[in-house]
Amino acid sequence: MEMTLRWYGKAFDTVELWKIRQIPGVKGVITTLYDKQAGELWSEEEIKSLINDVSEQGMHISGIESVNVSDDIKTAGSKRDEHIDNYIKTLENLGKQNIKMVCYNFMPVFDWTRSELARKRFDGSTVLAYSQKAIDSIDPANMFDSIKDQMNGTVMPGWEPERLDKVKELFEQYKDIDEAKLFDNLVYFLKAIMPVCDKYDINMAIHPDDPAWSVFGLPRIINNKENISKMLSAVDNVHNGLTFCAGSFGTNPENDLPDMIRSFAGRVHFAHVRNLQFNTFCREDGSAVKAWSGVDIPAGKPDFEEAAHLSSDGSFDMYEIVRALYESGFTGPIRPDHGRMIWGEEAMPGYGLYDRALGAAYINGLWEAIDKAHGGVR
Ligand code: DNO
Repeated sequence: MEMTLRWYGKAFDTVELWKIRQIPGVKGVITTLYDKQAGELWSEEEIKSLINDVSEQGMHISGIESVNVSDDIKTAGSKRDEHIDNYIKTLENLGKQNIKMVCYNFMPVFDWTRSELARKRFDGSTVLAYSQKAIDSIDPANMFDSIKDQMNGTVMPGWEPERLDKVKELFEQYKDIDEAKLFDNLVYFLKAIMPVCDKYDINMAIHPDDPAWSVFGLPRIINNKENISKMLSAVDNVHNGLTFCAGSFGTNPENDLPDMIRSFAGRVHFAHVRNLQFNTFCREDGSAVKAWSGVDIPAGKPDFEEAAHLSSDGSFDMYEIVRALYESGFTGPIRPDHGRMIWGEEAMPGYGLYDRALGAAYINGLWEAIDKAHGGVR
């Protein structure tokens, strides 16, 4: 694996690259052209200038998160083929610059969903949190307004104001799209881009739905082992792979994360490793579940909050997640995911420097210990 950090680019990130470079073991970043609209072409010049910004600080680009997929592609709208064409050319331009991992998602309307961006934890840190009760009481058209004051003046991925201004139209665009149609549109997209991925050896890594269930009645297709297997076999090409985002799949405690990692060995091209704490969870019929990690979760509408990366701070067994990645032969970029806001830092919620740096150090420690236990081969 290669330890990396996400960085939104000079003009948007609150964290400077020289600081990221001082995190032990981090030489690569996962980045993007943050102001590109989904469907737009990324020119070679723009990509080269991004590479320059990163290499000026003695670092390199380990992958892109994200080249966003447009709603016309997701809904088979009138601009689908034009946007796919731009996507293919963008991949070609990235491939020419030796960028070989691209993360994207296929979530309708909203990227990730949270009800709070700054819930206070027992230690005074603040974190992103999700309460089903709160979500059920929000009109999706007001979703952005309900959390924008907690964004610390930043633009959060998937929550760009110009996009969220159009929520009503977007819902309209998805009104006939059920899971089967969304899945077909994903397969159509993947089939179209595989040839350019083969040519440049680009690994596509779809990001799971976050949370891993339907929100506001919108379809969800990348949320559990069965659906992922279906998607990987529908386009059975090694370049059609997965971002294993522990925090997204893990929102459903029945998703056995280590088992999923092992089952998809060879197709996991990127890993987001983080922990979260369940406060309550139940199935749709109200019944309680036992988490894969063995912790008991009181039954109730889903309510979780993000935790420090350390296992004992949340509900996941982080050692087992990292061990599964190691033992399944994972070699791609890995990154700590959302961090808590600590030590008075003011940054994009989830994407400050301090707690993500702690996360990277912790994951590196787990990896080294696991590697040594296996004879120190990697
Ligand atoms: C949020 C992220 C997502 C992710 C996209 C990938 O923090 O996990 O925004 O980057 O879904 O396309």
